Amino acid sequence: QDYVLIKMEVVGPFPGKLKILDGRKVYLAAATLRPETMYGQTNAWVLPDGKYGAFEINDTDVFIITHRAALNLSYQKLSKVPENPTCLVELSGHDLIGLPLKSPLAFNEIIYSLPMLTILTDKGTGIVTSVPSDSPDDYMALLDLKSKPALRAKFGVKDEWVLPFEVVPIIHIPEFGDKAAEKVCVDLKIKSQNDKEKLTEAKKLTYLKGFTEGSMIVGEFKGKKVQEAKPLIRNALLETSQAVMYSEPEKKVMSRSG
Ligand code: ZZB
Repeated sequence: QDYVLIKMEVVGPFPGKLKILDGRKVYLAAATLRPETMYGQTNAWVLPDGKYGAFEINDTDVFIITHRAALNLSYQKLSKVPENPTCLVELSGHDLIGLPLKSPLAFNEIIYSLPMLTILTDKGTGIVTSVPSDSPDDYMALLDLKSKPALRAKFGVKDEWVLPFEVVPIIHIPEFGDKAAEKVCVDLKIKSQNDKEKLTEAKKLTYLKGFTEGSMIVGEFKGKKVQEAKPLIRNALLETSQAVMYSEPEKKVMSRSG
């Protein structure tokens, strides 16, 4: 699987355990298959109990990602020392909640990193960027935080990191309108971010229709089909060093016959 890693820049001054990164360019690096949706970012997601590290990617950049992703990147020419990730500080998801971020193409100038409970640590970088207009998982996780003050309190999430952020319409899909994820979640009567089976179905639907029938209603490629805009936006992000490519090695699957 080829992901685009979006460099979400952490805005200083750095708090707590991140202080020792002072003076460096520090990014949460989010793995995405949908670079054309970056206009609609409202936050980043981290797994509260997830283990992350701050890794030296080259002489200037530091990526906050899982150790597993750092190791994979080190075999893809994305580590200061070839094939040997160097970790400046070990971090947990809790250390990352509430970081202010500047993310490529996002209409929101500053967004915050927030807790999501369904992030997989064996996929991508363990950091996910949130686009609630076009991702059902993101829509439900943001709705959960907005509608449940107790959930915000549990993770120390401040109201101002969540409540001001609305769904940003960026892609039109004839059947689903301009906020496809919200429409599909309502239609399938999805209750929360933990409604896994329905969310898998919602994600399939939104992916498929978005790619085959969606068109951009914002940005440099406004009016173009998603299929055409996707590689153009991806290449623009790569050329301006706002993103890098990341290939996920195939997962080993045990066959029944051994
Ligand atoms: C932004 C985005 C916008 C995404 C969208 C999706 C959609 P897949 O197909 O299963 O590989 N993601 C990345 N890493 C993780 C992780 N560790 N745990 C949970 N989710 C993760 O899914 C790839 C997508 O899953 C990525 O693309 C990322 O969310 C998320 F409008 O980035 B995406 C209909 C989906 N729409």
